[in-house]
Amino acid sequence: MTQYQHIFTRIQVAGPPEAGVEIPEDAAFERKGGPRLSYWIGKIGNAQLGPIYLGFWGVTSIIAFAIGFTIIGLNMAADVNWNPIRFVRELVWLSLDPPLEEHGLAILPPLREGGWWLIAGFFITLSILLWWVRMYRRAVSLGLGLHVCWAFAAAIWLFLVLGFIRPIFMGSWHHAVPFGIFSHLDWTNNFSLEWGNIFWNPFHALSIVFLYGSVLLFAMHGATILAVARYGGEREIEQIADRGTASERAALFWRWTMGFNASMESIHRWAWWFAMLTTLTGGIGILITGTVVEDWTEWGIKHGIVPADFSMWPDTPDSTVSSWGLEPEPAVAPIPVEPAAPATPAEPAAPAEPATPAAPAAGTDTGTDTMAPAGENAAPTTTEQQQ
Ligand code: 07D
Ligand code: 07D
Repeated sequence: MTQYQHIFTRIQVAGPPEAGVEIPEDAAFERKGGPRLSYWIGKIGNAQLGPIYLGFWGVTSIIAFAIGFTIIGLNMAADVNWNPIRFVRELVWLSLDPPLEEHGLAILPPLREGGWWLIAGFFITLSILLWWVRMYRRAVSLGLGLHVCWAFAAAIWLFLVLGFIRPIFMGSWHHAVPFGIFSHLDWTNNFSLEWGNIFWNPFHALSIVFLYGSVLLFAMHGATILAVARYGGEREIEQIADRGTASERAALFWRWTMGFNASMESIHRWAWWFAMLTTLTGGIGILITGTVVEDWTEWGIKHGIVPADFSMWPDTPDSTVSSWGLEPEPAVAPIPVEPAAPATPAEPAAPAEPATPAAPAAGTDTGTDTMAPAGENAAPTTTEQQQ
């Protein structure tokens, strides 16, 4: 009989479906759906689909998500006059924006001036928190450690900072993120511009270190285990205690190539901590922006990170100027830096062709103000430059 040997065995596990551990008879909801075996699902994971555990926390989370999601969708549909074709065509530009600045932290501002955003945000946040409880409880009832739900909590920290904690410190929901595919990118860009270039925020830099580090670790670990799978290397847990040839070879490979190797156990702690720290440090960086630090460029100058005199830097390639032998674009009037820099005599400013009329200068308060109000936001509007 064919057997599951290791991840290079092309056969699929198609034994009797596994029911899993018993759950109490009086559980409010039973496990539902399946089990059934799917050949195609078996290509990317376990061929067995279901049953899924429906429990109070999971079901309420899904209901809350559905309510929040529907509110967002209906607002977007109203913005395109309930026209289904426009809805689909303009979906990525549609947005449900947070309350106008003047509504502060009002619990229920006028619905189409941010009220719907608050209601939708309440349900989406509730849904995420309920899902966290589900993860916690499923882990406990299966006798697992709580690593997954703590990692999820780290992501929820950043989510709460972005949409709940920081806006409270700032005194207005206006500072929160809009619900929309492109509008939330616009918000991210504007956030950096408004607070003087987030690159100079050391917590943003740390977050990037951990994000890139997570990618690197994931690639190294995934690749290493695949590479030693022929020796049974994917049986990682057993090999923490009993290394065996796969583990030894993997360790030797890294020791030879970089002088150090993680252990079969520690590599997972490395990965977990890097992932956790991406959003933990990120959340700190966002929370202190606008509350403790007003302008990251000024902060950088004060702390000797950013040169006070930008002219010490060579000109960086400008994407508006072609380096492929084509006629360069007409020069764009430089964006004034506070305090307004005098035009360099050597480079008289070309006939001042104003930047995009709507584009505000870097370092000025752009906030989410560039976000068109509901109903008029069906097209990308801003083309702003990072200083
Ligand atoms: C692959 C797991 C699957 C998850 C997916 C996301 C929704 C939202 C709802 C339209 C890796 C499902 C998406 C349910 C639909 C409505 C109302 C995870 C995987 C497929 N972003 N962001 C995206 C969210 C923030 C930024 C994509 C969420 C911050 C940039 C997707 C949040 C900032 C870019 C998305 C959030 C920021 C994106 C792909 C919450 C700073 C992109 C996400 C809850 C961190 C990329 C068009 C992905 C893109 C992208 C969702 C927050 C920046 C729509 C749910 C405010 C620069 N973000 N994002 O694959 O293509 O994640 O955007 O905080 O370039 Mg974002
Ligand atoms: C968003 C955690 C919340 C998500 C949750 C998931 C659902 C989906 C799904 C039903 C992602 C909920 C899920 C609801 C349900 C289904 C299918 C995690 C989230 C709870 N940046 N930047 C980061 C880089 C610039 C800016 C982090 C790089 C510019 C802002 C990261 C560059 C400007 C913020 C990062 C770069 C700018 C960030 C995000 C390069 C814009 C943040 C980490 C190379 C012009 C966020 C401190 C993360 C942050 C953030 C990377 C550039 C703005 C490391 C590589 C200069 C405003 N940036 N960035 O894991 O934490 O997010 O900053 O240029 O808020 Mg940045």
